[in-house]
Amino acid sequence: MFGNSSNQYVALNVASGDPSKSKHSSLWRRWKRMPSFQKRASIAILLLVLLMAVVFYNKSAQPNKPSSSVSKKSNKDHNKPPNKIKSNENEEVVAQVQHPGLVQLDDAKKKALQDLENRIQEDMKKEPERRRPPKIIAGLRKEEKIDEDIVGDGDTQLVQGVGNNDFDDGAAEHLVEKNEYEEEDKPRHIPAPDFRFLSSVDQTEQQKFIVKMFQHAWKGYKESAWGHDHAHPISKTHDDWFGIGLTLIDAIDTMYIMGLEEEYADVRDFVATKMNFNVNVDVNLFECTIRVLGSMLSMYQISGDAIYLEKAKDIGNRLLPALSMSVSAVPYSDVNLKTGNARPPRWGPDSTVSEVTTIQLEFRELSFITKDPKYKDAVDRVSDHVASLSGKKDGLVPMWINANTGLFRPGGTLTVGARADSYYEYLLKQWVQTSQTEQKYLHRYLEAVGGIKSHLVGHSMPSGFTYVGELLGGITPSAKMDHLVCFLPGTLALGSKLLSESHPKESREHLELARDLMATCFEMYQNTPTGLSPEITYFNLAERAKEDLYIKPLDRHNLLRPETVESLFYLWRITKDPKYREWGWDIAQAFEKHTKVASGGYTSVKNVMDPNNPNPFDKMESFFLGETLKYLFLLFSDDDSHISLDEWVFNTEAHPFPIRSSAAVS
Ligand code: DMJ
Repeated sequence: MFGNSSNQYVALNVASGDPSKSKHSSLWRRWKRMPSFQKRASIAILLLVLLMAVVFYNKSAQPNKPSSSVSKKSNKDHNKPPNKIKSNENEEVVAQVQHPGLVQLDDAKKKALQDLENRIQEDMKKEPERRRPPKIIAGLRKEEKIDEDIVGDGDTQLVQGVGNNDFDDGAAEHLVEKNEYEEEDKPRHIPAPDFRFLSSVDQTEQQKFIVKMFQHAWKGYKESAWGHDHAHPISKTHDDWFGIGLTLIDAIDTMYIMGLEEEYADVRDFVATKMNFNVNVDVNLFECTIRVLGSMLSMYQISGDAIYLEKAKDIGNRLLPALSMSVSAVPYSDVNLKTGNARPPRWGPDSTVSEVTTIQLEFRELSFITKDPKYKDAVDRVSDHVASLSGKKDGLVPMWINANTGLFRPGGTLTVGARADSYYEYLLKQWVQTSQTEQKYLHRYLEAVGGIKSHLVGHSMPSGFTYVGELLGGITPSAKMDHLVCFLPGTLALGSKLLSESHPKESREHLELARDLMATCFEMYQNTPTGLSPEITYFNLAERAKEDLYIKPLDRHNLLRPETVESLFYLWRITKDPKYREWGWDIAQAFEKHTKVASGGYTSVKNVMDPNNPNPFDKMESFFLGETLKYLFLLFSDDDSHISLDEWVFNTEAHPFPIRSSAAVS
């Protein structure tokens, strides 16, 4: 269907198998489309010519008949429409017309004939336009999109790979791929229509409140940082970490899910016309994967808009050298988006374990969409390698790993907080992503949860809050819990739901731990005068302790993180206990009260212990829009089919991916 008109004609001839037949059938179609007055005029003129020829033939001998070659050529050159006269007769007549000396037509008749020829020619020229149906792909004409790709150069945002030798998808290949994917790889999990641009009447009052929060946050971003990575909403400035519009990218699916059509239209336009990944910047593989690749993949699935597939492929290919350039199975932490140069962190030789093990859902989804196994193979190799390493303790992984040796750094701290957290999350979610078919991930997950329970879970004094601490250096217990650990109740609850039949004991125990930890995470908010959690909380274990929780001065900041509301969302969906919504509401109110910037945006704060002066950082992280507000919105939804946990799995940045029926890339 796609292509210019000449391609279509070629296709027609090939299909008929007989070029002459197809030529005549094409002429017949043209004749059929000719207005009736033209048909009548043509027939009249031809009859007249015939009559005159007969008369002329009878009156004077005809010495030279035109050769058939001449007559054929004439017929072809003039694209005469077919008529009822048999082809050889037609040729003869046409030949006579082309030899004015043979037929003594008067000037008026000759002019009439010539006019008819001209009109037919004009019609023939217009015909391709009439035939070509405009093909619309999610608001963009396909022709327009291809043109943009062709005219751009390697440094513009409209072109992926064109003129850039650092990546292996050259321009021609790129265009071919685009057609294939658009025709064959339609998103498979486009959900029920209510997913798309929900009208506000479908939303609960609490959801409407969260939507207003999002719009206020968006205003702050738009006015201070449009197209940049992060807004500084108080000073109305911005910063660039990757320099690609990170907040905007992270927020797209949230606004889509919230039904914010106006905001979405601007953002979609930015993605199509301005977003540029061809930047000479070293980015963190993990952060760029979960936020940027994750958002593009998710948007492709939930909107069906092919522009996001193009962008996902572009950023995926630019990140891939972090894996392919490594001398071991462990990826480098950083990669340059323009040159593809990959390297370890500037401050040390080791990569973070959570970072190299939290890119899997994204690259696997990229393989599922493109049907190219290279992305999945690359990240599966990392997972299997980490699984094969010694140095773990009952499924718990040390926090550092070296990309050059492929080994854990000996003596690494065992934690479910910073530098290891999402390793555990992705063990479960990889199993979920492929419909629980890859049992190795379940085994690793079950072993790890066993390790967490045996070595990291503790209970505070005097009230007995359950916390997940750390083993410093792999040995020394510490009753320290990062806010980051608060993703764990949600992951445990999700696992519990899926294990209820196959592993009922674990399912029950995991849900119990999830509930206990959830209460602790909420307490981390309730424990402060602002109602906001600090970044890190410690737990008292002493017999005579008066308070269960305490906070060190350097840990008093709050970065608008999502983990607690993320887990509240899972706990609500899975248990339906209304207290989880109440807790989420309290947290939303605390954000509203202490982090809102009047002119637009929300800000991280330095001191959750001072309600009168929480001391703003003047920075709004992209995950506040990408995750925190999305999970709050979903927490207050009455419709569990709205991103059903049976159909979708959220990546660690809250971008939903479809649950695939199997692990096969085909
Ligand atoms: C997010 O980028 C992700 O949730 C990640 O897994 C952990 N850190 C931030 C939010 O706190």
